[in-house]
Amino acid sequence: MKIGIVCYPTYGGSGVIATELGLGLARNGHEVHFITYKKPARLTGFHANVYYHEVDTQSYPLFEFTPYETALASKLTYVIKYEKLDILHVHYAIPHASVAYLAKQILKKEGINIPFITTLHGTDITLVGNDSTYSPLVTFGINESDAVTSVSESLKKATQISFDITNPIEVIPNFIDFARFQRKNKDHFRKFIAPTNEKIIIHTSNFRKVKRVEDVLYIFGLISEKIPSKLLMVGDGPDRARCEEICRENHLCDNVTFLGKQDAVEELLAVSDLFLMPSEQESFGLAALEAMACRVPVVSSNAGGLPEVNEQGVTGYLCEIGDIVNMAQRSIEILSDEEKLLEFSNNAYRKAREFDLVKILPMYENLYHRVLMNQ
Ligand code: GMT
Repeated sequence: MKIGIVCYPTYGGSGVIATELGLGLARNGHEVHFITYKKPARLTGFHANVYYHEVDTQSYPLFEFTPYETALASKLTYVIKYEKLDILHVHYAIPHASVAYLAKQILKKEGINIPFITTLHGTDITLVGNDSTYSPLVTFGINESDAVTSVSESLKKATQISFDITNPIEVIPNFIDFARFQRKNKDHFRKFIAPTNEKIIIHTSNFRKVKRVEDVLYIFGLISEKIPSKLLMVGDGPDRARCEEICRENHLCDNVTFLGKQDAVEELLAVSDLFLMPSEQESFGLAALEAMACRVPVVSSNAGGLPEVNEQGVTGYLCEIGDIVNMAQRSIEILSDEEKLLEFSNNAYRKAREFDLVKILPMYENLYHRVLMNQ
């Protein structure tokens, strides 16, 4: 098949999933065309069957806002027409679903039929999408899609509650590439981070409000009173400066390292003992899954789809959003007992296996075939 993929090319989970999906499809022999405004963060190196088309957003003094949607719709019409795409898969409803609809209508006038699939990732529904600023177009885009997928049961329900949805929504969860995410022997690396064998706790995110990154530091403060430990803060975003301030105020700086955006996050996960994810909202929690694939147990909030990934008392613990004390207690429980740590670590890996790319990718291929058959 010739498949077009549209996504946000940043470090966010939706862009990661879209890129990894495209690369997986290309390895399976499909021709994949990424159409994005910047090269996706995970699209590095050369890959057979993979093509990249940059959306050129022309500015003009009259435009207070660059018309990204118009540029994307135009680019899509060219790529679909000249590369003879069979199907288009857009990730993140805003604005990609309605832009795909627009491109489809333009091409229809030329006798070209392009079905499109929309994958809902979370913030497009739970945070921004249901605001009246966007909701009419989000509803329209979802209902006009030839198929709609959501990354968790929780997100599917949230979508059905928040919008007037007439289209069926199929759940296809986030996935993990075990060729990349696995525990590797990196003792030298571990020694550098934790020279006197401290426990290594890790958090990765885009440091947005929804991630409650400040909680990570308060939780760590409580853990480190009981257990010699180091905290790795991976990623960057609006709340990073406040987090660094909290470290200074609470005298945590010697044990907390802010690493900024990292490409090889798997290498850091591979030496970690515990992953913290206190998010306010999380439709799935891809970062937690990445940790689990590297045998790292997770202490998280119970928001959104997290209970579908992190199993209470098995792969880690789920606590109420904002319950810093409980999250710290649960972390100490795991980290202070080597047997328990090993058991949770093995369970985390086993659970992550359920989301192996090898199992999930055929679900998308199957969906593409079904959509094409119905045309
Ligand atoms: O979590 C983020 O801030 C990034 C966001 C995105 O839209 O790119 O991630 C969302 O999609 C991921 C991939 O499907 C999910 O694993 C994340 O849980 C989801 N984030 C939220 O719901 C906050």
